[in-house]
Amino acid sequence: MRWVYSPAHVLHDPVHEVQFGVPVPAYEVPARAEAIREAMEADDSFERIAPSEHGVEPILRVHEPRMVHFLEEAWAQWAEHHRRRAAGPVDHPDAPVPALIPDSFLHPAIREGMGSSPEPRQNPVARAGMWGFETMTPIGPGTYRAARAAVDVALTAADLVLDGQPAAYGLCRPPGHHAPRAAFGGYCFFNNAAIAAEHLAGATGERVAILDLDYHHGNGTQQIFYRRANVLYVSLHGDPDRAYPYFAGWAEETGAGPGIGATLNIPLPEGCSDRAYLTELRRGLEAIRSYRCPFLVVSLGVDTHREDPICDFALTTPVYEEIGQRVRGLGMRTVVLQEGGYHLPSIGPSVRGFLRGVDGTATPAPPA
Ligand code: OKP
Ligand code: ZN
Repeated sequence: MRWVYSPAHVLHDPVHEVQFGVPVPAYEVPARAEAIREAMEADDSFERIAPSEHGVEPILRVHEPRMVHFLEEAWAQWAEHHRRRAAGPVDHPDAPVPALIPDSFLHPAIREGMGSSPEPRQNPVARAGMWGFETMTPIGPGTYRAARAAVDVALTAADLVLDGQPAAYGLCRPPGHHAPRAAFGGYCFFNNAAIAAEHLAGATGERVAILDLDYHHGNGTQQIFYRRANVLYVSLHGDPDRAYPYFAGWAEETGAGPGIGATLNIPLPEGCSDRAYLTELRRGLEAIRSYRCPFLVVSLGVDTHREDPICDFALTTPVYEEIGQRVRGLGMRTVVLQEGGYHLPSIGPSVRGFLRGVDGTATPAPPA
């Protein structure tokens, strides 16, 4: 299988994220993608490809242009804002510029019954609070370039499949599935999977299915396609009653308007085992089969692993191969894109196992 990687992901290198008001070491770090790269490069059945530049247009087909524009200029505006404040009595003028993390958000209740507020333009903290939805997704000096590169990785993987490869993998970082049309958050800036799905649909006129296997519900992807009949969204994830992103992912959410029936959520309990997961996966794959379309985009998060530090499922490394084989059983043209996975020692083998399953090169089971 061919797979796509860009070294530009290292430009997004957050030090801290803010959880429950407290800075903690960032989880979504460059070492994640490097661990996966190393596992892939140790396996001869994979061939690494560099991404090609696709420009900003495919992003603008999915995301609010004002948000894209904000992300593009956020760092420069924040650095300037910070320098001006630091020139005061508090700080040294050339104190290092910390990452931009909003502290105040445009909660819908603030403007209830009053119409919308103008977009803030002067203060980068206000802008970040308008376009961001939480405090765990810092913007640093290279964040925009890394996020753009992740989209190029996704689109290049999609192009491989459009050009006739049965499957391809894009090692996207930062991830994307939490970003709705008009916001960033959940470690995500641009929704790589949604942009790739739109690219496949736009290039062929065919319908596309998305299978989201990350531990977290892909609220962004669901939102982008919620009213659309030509993109099916299927997700297995930690039940939002206990798990981030808390405000989407219930089984009762099945789409709206023309998209009714084109969203399927499968929320799962704490401690979910290999066996329970495979049983529930069957329902997801059935829905994709019934949808009858040629293309599949997989949002592959391996934070379902039992060792993952921020999640609570109990999957073991070998099951990812089995999951990949079952996805292969759909017989669809498949673009696999990286989402989460935070336990550095297991993410490489888990991702590689899944891809070997999809590719039909899985290690044969030991003789009984
Ligand atoms: C991104 B991806 C809440 C912890 C949640 C954010 C998780 C983002 C996951 N206290 N932190 O879906 O793996
Ligand atoms: Zn996740």
